[in-house]
Formats: sequence, structure tokens, C-alpha cells
Amino acid sequence: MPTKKIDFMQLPLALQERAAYRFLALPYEETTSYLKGTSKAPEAVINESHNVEPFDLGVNAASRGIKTQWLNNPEEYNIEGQNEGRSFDVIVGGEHTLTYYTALKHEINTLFIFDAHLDLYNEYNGKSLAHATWLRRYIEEKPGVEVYVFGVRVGSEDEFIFANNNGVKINDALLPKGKKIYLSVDVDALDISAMPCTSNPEPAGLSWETLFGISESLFSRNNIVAADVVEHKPCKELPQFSYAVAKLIYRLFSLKEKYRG
Ligand SMILES: [Mn+2]
Repeated sequence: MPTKKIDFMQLPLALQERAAYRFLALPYEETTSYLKGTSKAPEAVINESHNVEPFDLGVNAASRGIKTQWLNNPEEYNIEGQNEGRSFDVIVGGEHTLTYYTALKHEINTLFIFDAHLDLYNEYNGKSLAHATWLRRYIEEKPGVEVYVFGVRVGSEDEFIFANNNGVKINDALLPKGKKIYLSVDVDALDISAMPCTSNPEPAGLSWETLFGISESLFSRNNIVAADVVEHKPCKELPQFSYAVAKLIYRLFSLKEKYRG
């Protein structure tokens, strides 16, 4: 739980009460294998979020309210009482495993993921549900949902075979259109220089321009019902990267506001 009890962008309380948007802080970290610390991301991002400019892409999503809520575990995530179109959640991890739980709460036909990795291991360090296996578990449960993973540059042979056998679209330039989408952003989809502060950084990744550009294409052509931003591992000496993640999160709210129709 946070030591400093502040909210995303420190919006006035009145704005939070009838908020159109929710920032769900979920510091869930159980299976991180390389660089640990993703559980610190929600607090670090909130601490840097005061620097985010609310007027973005010609709209002001913050003026319609962003409510910050803390969750202890992914199973607590609840969408009851939410009126689709008026409300939009960004879940802020924590490790990627949480997407297994949060995406399952939404009725969707497409899951779009930015990630350097496929997360399609059958088992990882003896665990059947972990940051490197969650997508395989999700596909087994929801075989009808179309899955895109963009930014992929690492994976085992077995993961690629599973992806191929299950129609997973990897780095497909043809983006979905007219779909109901849950969007998951693993920040390691970004190049290691653009985002060194993540638990599994990889070279030769996406630029911020590409991540923002493809995100805008997705929001402009589809109904994005919810999103998450995961795997940020704050760097103590480089708080500007937590600011960049705060900016990314706010950009998702701005895109929803701009294309809410
Ligand atoms: Mn990843």
C-alpha cells in the first residue's frame, strides 16, 4: 500500500466523485524473475503524475474526473455498475500476470497486447500462472478471443509454435477494426533505451512515437473497453521514466476521451 496517500494527478476530490475514468493501482508482484520492483510502480507513477499536462490531444480527460483506487490483488478488480462508454479503467501494475484476471472480467472479442515477449510458456519456474505464462492460460480459457501481440522480439520455440497453432497475430501491421478490445501495455515493448526501468528490458524495441501512434489507431477504429499498463520497475535515480509511464497512462485516458464518440 502507498506510503504517501495521494491520487493520480492530484485532481480535486469533487472531480473524483463523479469521475468518468478510473486509475486502478494494483501493486501485484508474485512471480517476477529478473529485475524485481514492479509492485513499486503505481506509487512511483502517482508521485510523478503531477507533472502531466491535462490538456492532451486537444481534449482534457482530467476535467471529467479520474478516480484513483487501490487494489490488493487482481481478483478484487470489479467492473460492476460501470456504464460502458461513460467509464474507462486503466489498471496500473504490477506484473503482467494481473492481465489474466482483469481481461477476463470484460466481454471482448479482441485482446491487443504490446509486449517484447509472448508470455506463452506452458509453465514458468514451476508455476502454471506467472508473468511468462498468463497469455497461454487466457487463450485456453477464451479460445474465441482474437489475440494480437505487438513489439515481440523474444520467445521460445514452443511459444512460437503455440502462437502459430492458436492464431496469435505477432507484430501484425494490419490492426483490428470495429472490435471490442482490452488493451494491455507491457512497457518492455518499448526499446531498452526508451524504457530501461522495467523488469525484463529488451533492446531493439518500439519507440514512444510508435507506441503512441499505434495506440491512437486502435482507439480511433475500435471500442477499447479497458486497458492496463504493467511491468514498469521504477528506477530510483531516474524518476523521469515513471513520469513517462504516467504520461502513457494519461494518454490512454486522452485517447478514450478524444474518440468516445
Ligand atoms: Mn514483457
